Amino acid sequence: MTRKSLHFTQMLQPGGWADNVRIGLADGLIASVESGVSAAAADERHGAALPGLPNLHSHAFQRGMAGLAEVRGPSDDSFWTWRETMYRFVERLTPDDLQVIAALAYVEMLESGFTRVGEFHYLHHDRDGRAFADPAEMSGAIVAAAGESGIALTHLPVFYAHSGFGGLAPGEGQRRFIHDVSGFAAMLERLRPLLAGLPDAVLGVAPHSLRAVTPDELAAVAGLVDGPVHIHIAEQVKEVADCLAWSGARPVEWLLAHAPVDRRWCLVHATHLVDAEVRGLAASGAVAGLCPITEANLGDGLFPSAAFLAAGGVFGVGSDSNVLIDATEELRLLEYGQRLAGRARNVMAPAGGSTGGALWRGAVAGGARALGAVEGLAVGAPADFVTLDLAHPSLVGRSGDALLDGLVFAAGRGGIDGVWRRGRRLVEKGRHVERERIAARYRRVLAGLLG
Ligand code: NGQ
Ligand code: ZN
Repeated sequence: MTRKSLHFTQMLQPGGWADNVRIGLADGLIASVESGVSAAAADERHGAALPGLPNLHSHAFQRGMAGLAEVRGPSDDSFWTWRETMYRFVERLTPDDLQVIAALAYVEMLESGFTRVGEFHYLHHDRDGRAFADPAEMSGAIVAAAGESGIALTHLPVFYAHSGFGGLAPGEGQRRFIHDVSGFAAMLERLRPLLAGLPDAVLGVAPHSLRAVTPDELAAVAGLVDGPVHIHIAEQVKEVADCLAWSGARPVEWLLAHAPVDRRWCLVHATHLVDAEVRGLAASGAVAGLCPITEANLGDGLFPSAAFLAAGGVFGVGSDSNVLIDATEELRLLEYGQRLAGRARNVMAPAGGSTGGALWRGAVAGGARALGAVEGLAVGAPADFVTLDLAHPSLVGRSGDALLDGLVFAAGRGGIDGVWRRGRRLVEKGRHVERERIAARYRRVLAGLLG
């Protein structure tokens, strides 16, 4: 067992900020926490530490097409025309390409302050749509990328079977995604030993959306694991209209009435909600998985955050399409969307409270719930944390939640000094220790894919 101890001038713990905190680590897990104590001679010393942020929703491969869908087509561009571009990109990727792209995405996540990723993974089959000899071949590339980068992984293999409500046959562009329930269950069995070799890995499932699964498939898939269940829902108004035409109910309304939605569940986007759905989702204990950068990029709309928080709802954030990977920017845009739409300020904060503090704490708690992870820097949790550059002009002279306001609204990722996973410093001065190697390999692969 390797042991070490670290000392921080301040640390954000699950119960709030504490000063002069000393943590003891055993094999990368927090074994002890003391506050109000001075450093011992052998302690590593740092300034302020925060729990790393969970990234609850990623499609890692989409990092490879970042910025390549920003040219207007012949007709009006939309989420659906973007999806055609994405499907064309997907056609080319081999398992090795996926590992290379995902590894860079995970390096960038760590550099920006994310320490765990929920990988909503649906690219399962070979380029011609045929299953690989090993059904978990593509998942293996994700697991390898997480291992190389050091990020903690909640793997969410996606069940995908249909192209629209009512069990419509899948389209040609979806051929690499498709399973029946027994084939999907067989892939999960292959995945369990693979994930057992990755520290802190969690296995969940992701029925892709109500468009892509039937009610029977949804029930069967959610029953295959004890871990998290994630689903895309109510992201686009067309999806709401199609769901109403199919069932007479709106997507979130339908899900709350027909599935055992509880704290195991994460409803990704859940953008278009009426008041009863806001209250129902909040009461269920499920996490709203908000992806502000991608939702802006795809023209989805704005989640009703103020009403959801007032109803006691729990949220987390995700980088989704990975068009830009930046933890603080996800939080900033989450708040700024609400300010622009509501012509108000400090929307995500409780009365009298700090907005940066509410955003960081909220996304840590909701992200941990959604990803089946231990929340924050508590005994028994992996030592996954971010240290701040207290000399940064936007952080200087501040402590406690004022540091989080400075970080989220002013410094951005530039205020991050180090990022640590299982007590190992993976990011120093904003750069991942393996960035050069992983980025060089990414350049070669992308030149081939795009050339
Ligand atoms: C996805 N992404 O699975 O990558 C989706 C697009 C779909 C987002 N919804 C495909 N942001 O929803 O059909
Ligand atoms: Zn998504």
